[in-house]
Amino acid sequence: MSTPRILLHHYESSPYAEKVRLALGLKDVEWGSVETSAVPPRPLLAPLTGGYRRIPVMQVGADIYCDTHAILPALDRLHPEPSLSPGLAPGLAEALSYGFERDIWLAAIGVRVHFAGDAPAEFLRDRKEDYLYIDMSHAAMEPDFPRNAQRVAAWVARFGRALTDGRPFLGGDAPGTADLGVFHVLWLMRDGPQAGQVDTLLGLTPPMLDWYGRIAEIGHGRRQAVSPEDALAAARVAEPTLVQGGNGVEDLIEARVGDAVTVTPDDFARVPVQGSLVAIDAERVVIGREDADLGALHLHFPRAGFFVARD
Ligand SMILES: N[C@@H](CCC(=O)N[C@@H](CS)C(=O)NCC(=O)O)C(=O)O
Repeated sequence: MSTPRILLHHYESSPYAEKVRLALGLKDVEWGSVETSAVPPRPLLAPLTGGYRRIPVMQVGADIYCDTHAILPALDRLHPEPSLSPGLAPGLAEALSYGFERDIWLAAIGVRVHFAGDAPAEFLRDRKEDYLYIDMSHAAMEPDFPRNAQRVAAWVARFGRALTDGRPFLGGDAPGTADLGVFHVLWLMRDGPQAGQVDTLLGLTPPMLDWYGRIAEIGHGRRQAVSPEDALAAARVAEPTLVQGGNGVEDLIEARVGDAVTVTPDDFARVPVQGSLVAIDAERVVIGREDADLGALHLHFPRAGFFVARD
């Protein structure tokens, strides 16, 4: 069987990966599922990402998309129909899910941990040292539970209000980026036997639960298992695609195409990725890396949530 063009590097329990799996389901595209471990090291993914350590990562040949806010817009460009932004303008849906995820992520983890208890010790250690920079054990998070619960409940109430006019999805008649961005955070808290307790705590209304069911039903589309070795082989034989636009001077950092730059997440897992600038505009940045084994790679990042600096 041939390797699908779109590959997703992910692990099952990752909520951000669930957001992308659902987007792939919505697009009904054929995609390759490259399973990686929930805790690094990820030796067969690292050569593609240049140090970026978060999950998920989407690969299309030698083009590597880091962060769901680079992945979803790229999917929309590759497979425009159905659009991921029905009802809401693309920028608005992106902005909503970005702001929501940023504000709620730690609080949502706190709510999950309150009900579901501790993850394995190795997972807790890794997340504290190299991802969240806080201790997400039950004991450490519990004092903040009342604060976390209120924050999450306030967001949930807003989305519940949006659905009271009977619309099936947040943007109207069809699902999109905003729905997926909200869904995966609820999935983080609800996935497991604690779902009922979470629903009660947050006051999830019947329209919200129906909405949740509709998103879950989208499913993951046409998924096929692909080995990490085959994913590396796909990068090795491919050339990065030409990037349209974004080759002017970026005023904020005075960087020009070809300059050595680093791109660093500004929230969690702040590992700088080095490369040479391929394209940049106000919303995205693409850097090129040369890997001794894989050849030329392009890494695509969103601007929001990342800091770009000239070396
Ligand atoms: N803003 C990022 C967040 C991604 C993220 O935080 N992913 C989590 C998994 S759901 C992660 O990378 N955790 C640490 C890890 O898996 O190494 C995105 O939209 O992709």
